Amino acid sequence: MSNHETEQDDDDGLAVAPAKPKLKPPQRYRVLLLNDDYTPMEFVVQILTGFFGMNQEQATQVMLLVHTKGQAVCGEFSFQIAETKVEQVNDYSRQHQHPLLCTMEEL
Ligand code: TYC
Repeated sequence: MSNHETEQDDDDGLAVAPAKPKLKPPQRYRVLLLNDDYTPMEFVVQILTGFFGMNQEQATQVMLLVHTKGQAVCGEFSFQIAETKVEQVNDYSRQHQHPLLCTMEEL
């Protein structure tokens, strides 16, 4: 009896190509705060602690970076999280009559 007849062979002669990885990691986005002349520094610090989970020291540093450089990064997120943060921060600022602007950009 030949080897061909005795060994198990379940592939019916079909060659199967190895699976190709199809998923790219999702695009990430930077969320930025922009400087303006009117929003109180304390309010910006409150935004950074409340919406971006920073402690008082980190929040103060980022606020001062925005104040001196014009803008700074608050964090990197997936599209949906970034979009939600931007909307929540801008809504909250408007509710408190501050012109503070939050934006996002692709990494
Ligand atoms: N420039 C503002 C002021 O002097 C403070 C400020 C900081 C405003 C950061 C916006 O994103 C901002 N009161």
